Amino acid sequence: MDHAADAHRTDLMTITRFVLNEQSKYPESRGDFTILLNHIVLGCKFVCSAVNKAGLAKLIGLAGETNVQGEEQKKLDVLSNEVFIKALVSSGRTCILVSEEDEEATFVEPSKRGRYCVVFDPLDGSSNIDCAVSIGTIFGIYTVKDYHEPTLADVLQPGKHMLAAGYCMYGSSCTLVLSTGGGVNGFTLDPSLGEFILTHPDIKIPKKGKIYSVNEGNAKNWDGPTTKYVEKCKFPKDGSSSKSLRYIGSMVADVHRTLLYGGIFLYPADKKSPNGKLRVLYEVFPMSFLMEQAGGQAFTGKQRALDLVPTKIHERSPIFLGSYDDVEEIKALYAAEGKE
Ligand code: AFP
Repeated sequence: MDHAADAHRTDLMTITRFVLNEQSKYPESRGDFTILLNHIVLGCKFVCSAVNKAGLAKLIGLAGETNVQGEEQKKLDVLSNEVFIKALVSSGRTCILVSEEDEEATFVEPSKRGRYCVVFDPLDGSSNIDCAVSIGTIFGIYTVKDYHEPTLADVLQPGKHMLAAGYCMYGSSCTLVLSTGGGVNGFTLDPSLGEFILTHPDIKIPKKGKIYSVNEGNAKNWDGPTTKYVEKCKFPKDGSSSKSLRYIGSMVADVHRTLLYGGIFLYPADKKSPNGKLRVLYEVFPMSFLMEQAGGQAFTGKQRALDLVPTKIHERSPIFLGSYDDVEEIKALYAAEGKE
């Protein structure tokens, strides 16, 4: 064993160290946010380990199977939800939790309350689990006005009021991307240390990209601007090269690639789903927050995504997000349609 090399590894920038450094910039801070984030990180590690075993489900009894002790095992999305709810409640720093898995918001019991609200999708893209495609957890954090009397209004706020947002992608590596409002940073889980290490500091999305990402199977139901935009990606008339199409169908993976390589991710409205498919609070807002923090844009077809004021916790919205110039093009097409 190379002890010298191992010794060097202790000065790595772990996510805990990173957040503590950030915290030290605010002398009035009591460390509550750091504690909350540690609990989210714990949830991510737990889910990562469960996802890694998913392919062995039939052998070891995960996801709806019965294990060797004869106990009924939980579906991964149900398990992930329980993991995050328990982690967040036990942090003692949360008061309202909104999860994709639960119809109603969870109001934390008074003795365990803190001042944060967390909105999250514990395992987004879960229809991809059985074919081992990357999936992820998405989260956004708000502060409550008065934690003695939390109300739904505390989470039905525009995305621009979010304090922090992020996602954890369970893929070929486990990657956590986080913004607390001062840029975007990416951390990769080192399985040998059990720590997330800063591997992608200060992520900036390229100003213009070469990739578009959309479910083209819905094309016959799209509106005019989306149809025109995708046509332009494939058959540009200004002499530029066509864009490449990449679509995984797992938002975390599609957005992660868009953030790192540039381009645009679209989940537009269509005739069958006039509000699109993706949920405002725990898909559209956190990803839009990250995009803006990385220098990109996020647009709903009508307005800046982060200006949207949700009226229901599971509300949906169309979304176009990614490189600044690419989103600018789709905005121009919607503006032009408005004038017709
Ligand atoms: P699942 O969680 O049901 O797999 O849905 C994933 C998702 O919410 C999001 O992660 C994808 O971007 C989007 O749906 C894909 O939707 P389509 O299958 O309609 O393209």
